[in-house]
Amino acid sequence: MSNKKKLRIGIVGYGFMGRAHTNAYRQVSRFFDCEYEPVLKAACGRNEEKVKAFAENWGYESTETDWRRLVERDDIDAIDIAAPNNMHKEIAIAAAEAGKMILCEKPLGMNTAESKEMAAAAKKAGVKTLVWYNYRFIPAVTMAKNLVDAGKLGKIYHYRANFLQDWTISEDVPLGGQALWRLDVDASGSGVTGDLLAHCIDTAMWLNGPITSVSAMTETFVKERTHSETGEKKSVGVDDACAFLARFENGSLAIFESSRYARGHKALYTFEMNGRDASFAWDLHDMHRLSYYDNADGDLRGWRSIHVSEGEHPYMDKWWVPGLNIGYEHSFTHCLYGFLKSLEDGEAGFHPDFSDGVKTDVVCEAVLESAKTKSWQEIE
Ligand code: 4PW
Repeated sequence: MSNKKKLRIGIVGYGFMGRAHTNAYRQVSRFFDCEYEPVLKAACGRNEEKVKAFAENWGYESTETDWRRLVERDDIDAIDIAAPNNMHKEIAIAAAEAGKMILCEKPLGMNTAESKEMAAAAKKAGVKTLVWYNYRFIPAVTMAKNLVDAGKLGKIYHYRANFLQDWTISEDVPLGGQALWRLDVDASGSGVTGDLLAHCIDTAMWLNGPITSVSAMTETFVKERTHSETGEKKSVGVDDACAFLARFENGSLAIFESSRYARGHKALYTFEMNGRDASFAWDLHDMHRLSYYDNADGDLRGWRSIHVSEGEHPYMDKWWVPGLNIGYEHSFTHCLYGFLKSLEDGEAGFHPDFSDGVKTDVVCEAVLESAKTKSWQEIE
């Protein structure tokens, strides 16, 4: 047992995100210097057998089958919400009222009303919050942010982003249960907009500031699917694809696209930003690379392909020797590291927190409203 301060974690959910977050809890204090060390106190899920197997595999000390019990426990400091979207609000508000820190999966709420309620509850209770917008913390993406902050791009003209997948093309894919709750609007709130574009919007506003208006279109290609648990046919209420135009407060124009029907693409997240003086582009499938074009390079002008893996690059000195790649899972570890450091720094806030989560949900909601009403939506 180390003599670091302990951050005792209770997690709700043991699926894909439960594993991604828990991996970060296990790695962070081994690779990064922080005063705090996560302790895996309890895992919670409705299925006792499955939650026990998860806890045993990942090293949680105990299990619960009712999240209310977890939130009430006085041996837990922070509640991690890795459960479907329709559970975020109730758990977060109860956790805030119990004085626990909250680390919540994205999108923050099912809609803006929910996320605002969650943020207000956390603020009232004075508890620290985090939303797991993990892509900000990929070294090449953080490096892009550093280039923007250093003013390398000059005035920004364009932002464009895509998040493309193809896993729902078959009409036989059911909805409900495990990862398939993403297709059930009652559990998810929306389709690609909340699930995938939310990431693009979070990164975009972090890099390029607030979005002020949007004009969107959405489509649901498969209208009816069988519910995996009830066996009943259910009409599909989520957006299978969404594309939207946006204006940013800084005057730049943007185009965003997301689909789960882009055959051949499994998780293709790309973004590009064009400024007066320089541009960059990034692609999740080649996540260590930042393509960068600097107009000041004179007759050596050209797209540089920077392999973001050296000691000077964000986070990389904490891992292996220069040139060796890290992976998707490390983005969660870096996100958590930032959160733990913010606990040490006292007043210094961590981002993305619930207030950032609300801002992204506001844009997502405006996108869906725009598609519904076939009109531009202004965002305050
Ligand atoms: O949050 C997103 C998920 O719901 C992820 O970043 C990628 O798309 C991987 O799974 C889904």
